[in-house]
Amino acid sequence: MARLIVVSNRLPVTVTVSQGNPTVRPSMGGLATGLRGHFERSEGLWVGWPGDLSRLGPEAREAVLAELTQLRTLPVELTAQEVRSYYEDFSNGVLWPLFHYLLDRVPLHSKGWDAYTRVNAKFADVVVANYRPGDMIWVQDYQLLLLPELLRQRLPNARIGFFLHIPFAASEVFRMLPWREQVLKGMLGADLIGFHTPSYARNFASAVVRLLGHEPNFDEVTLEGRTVRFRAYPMGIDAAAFAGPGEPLEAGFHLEEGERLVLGVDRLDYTKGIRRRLFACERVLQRRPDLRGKLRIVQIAVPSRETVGAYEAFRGRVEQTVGAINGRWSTLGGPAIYYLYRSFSQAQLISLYRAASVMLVTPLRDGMNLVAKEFAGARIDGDGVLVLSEFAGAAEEMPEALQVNPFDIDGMATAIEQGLDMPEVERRARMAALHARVAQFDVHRWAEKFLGELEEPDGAPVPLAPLLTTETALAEARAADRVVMFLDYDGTLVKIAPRPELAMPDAELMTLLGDLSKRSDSPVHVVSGRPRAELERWFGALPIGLHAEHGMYSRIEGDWIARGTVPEDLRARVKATLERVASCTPGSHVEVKAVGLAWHYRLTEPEHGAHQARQLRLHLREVLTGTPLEVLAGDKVVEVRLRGMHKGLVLRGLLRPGDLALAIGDDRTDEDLFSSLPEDAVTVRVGRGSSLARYYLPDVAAVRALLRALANRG
Ligand code: ADQ
Repeated sequence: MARLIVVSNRLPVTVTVSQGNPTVRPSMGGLATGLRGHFERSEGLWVGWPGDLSRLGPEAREAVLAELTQLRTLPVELTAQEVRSYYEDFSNGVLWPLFHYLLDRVPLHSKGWDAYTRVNAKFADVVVANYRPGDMIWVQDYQLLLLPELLRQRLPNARIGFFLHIPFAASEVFRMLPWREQVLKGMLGADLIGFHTPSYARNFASAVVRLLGHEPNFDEVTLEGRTVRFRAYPMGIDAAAFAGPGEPLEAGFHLEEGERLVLGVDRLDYTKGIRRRLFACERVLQRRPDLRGKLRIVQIAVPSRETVGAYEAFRGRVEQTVGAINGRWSTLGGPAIYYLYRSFSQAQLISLYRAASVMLVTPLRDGMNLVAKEFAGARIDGDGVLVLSEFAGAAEEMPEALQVNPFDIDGMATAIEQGLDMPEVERRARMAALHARVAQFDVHRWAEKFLGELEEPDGAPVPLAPLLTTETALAEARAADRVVMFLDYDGTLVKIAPRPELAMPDAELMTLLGDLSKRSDSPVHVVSGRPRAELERWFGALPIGLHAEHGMYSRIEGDWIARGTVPEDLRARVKATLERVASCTPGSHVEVKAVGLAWHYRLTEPEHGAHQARQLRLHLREVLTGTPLEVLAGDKVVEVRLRGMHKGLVLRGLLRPGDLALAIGDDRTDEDLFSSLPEDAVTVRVGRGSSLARYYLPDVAAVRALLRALANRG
């Protein structure tokens, strides 16, 4: 079993100081419970912020650090300023409201990004310093979105997982974030990215294609030769604990005969929908005189993020709402709403959950919401009604709850009434299903599933080729009689342009090819998917080999030769198909070559373009079966060419014993060339990525620099 390194904003410990003596206690959250098994068995490490230790004297501090080491927790200490900027301003001030779709809470001037990047780097330092090859790293949540990529840069072979506990917003909303690309790239440093629900995973995929242009394939995306998987792992609770014994509630708490408990339990957070929920309860009192005096409405709110301004103000508004409603509906017999601003132990919560007739979990937006699951998990008696917001991640797994729109106060009031009026048979039928599911998919299963899939990826990772240095290339060249060069054009000799006609050869390239072609020991061949006419127009005057339309045509000396012909009627039909797709995909166009046809979609709205390309490929593959044409997926292009044509065909007769072949290319069509060359050829992919090539070069500039060195070699 691989050792597990968990990284979360907070360490799962609480440091308290009484009379100058510090104590460190493990704090039991759902995450720590779920991970405990793997953490203990693998003798894992946990990296995170231990809270503020600055007020400890030197001795107390030593004692705390020693205890943390004992618990195998590694503290990332943060200054007060860092906590303010990274945690309060950016994580909770900007990311939290945006990811929860509460756009009016995103500040006018977003603060804290710089600190956010710095603190993520600080976490990376601690992880890297303690990492051992073979470890699995699991990064948690929105405070550390940049960490996977920071780790990937320094630990290229590490297994890195990431889990987001909050929603991943629809890309329409996510892309409002000024640092959206950095955030996506940060997450994509992981091998496996987990979300609570399939819809968050879909939102993520959509952001990746729209903002970064990488097209995901089902639930994974390949970048720079690495495959990143993103999937839903709905988090569960410690079901066994919630099915266990509760604890007597405070003295004096008991429900009168005929009195029913309507319960809400939340962190005091503006995402939880507390005020709208209270208004819905008031609406019930208004509409149902028969229920007045018979409901015990209890709202428990755990203090949370009290140092963040928005939370302080929000608390004020909640308390004002409670006061206003109580002013109208309380009697001398008791308040309409019992509002308790404090934390309860797990055992007390269990007793409360069991006493409730109706549980109200109505967040405006929630990644998952574990309170809903805890309620169902606690109901071993099989009774109780859950009213659940359809905007909580938990809703996707809890269809038997009474689902409500938390923005619709009347609708919520109706659901509360329905819950109170529901016949026992129906209550039990619904709860049986809810309870069974919560018991089965618990937090242990969640952690095991994620870690299992992180530990054993579906396929072995493809090792990446090393960089081709000028020294290596020159040494190989000097050892050979001649260097025969096979150079792709787009993406290799010139940068990819928005439209093919914009990628013209420039003066530097012409001089470079001219200089190379003057050497009798360096024959040059340009091997491209471009049509003959273009290559002829650009390079016709140079004494170099030209190969057009992926090997369909070659001009080595003198005239062009063709390697096949294509039935015109079939070609006309394909052309009509491509033109039809182009007409309904703004920004795309059809390129007509002598034989081949290509539909380019680089300038389309990325998601629509990728979707159309997928549809088109499927359609063409089907209709072209058994014909002399085949379909080829390129970089933002779908091509149709003569079946069996490929760049490797151009090689015949061009290499002599003692020659060194040098082939450079950037896309899938160049792989045919690489695979057709002798084993000792120097094959080079432009850009990192999985390839048959022995080496890589980062970009067009590096290719040109290499060719320049070869042209000048002595
Ligand atoms: P939270 O926003 O904190 O978590 P939630 O999932 O409901 O929301 O978890 C709250 C936890 O706090 C529960 O375990 C609950 O028992 C406890 N709690 C709530 N009120 C309490 C009280 N009065 N006293 C004591 N304990 C109380 C974030 C995301 C969620 C996601 C979780 C886990 O916002 O959407 O479900 O992480 O991924």
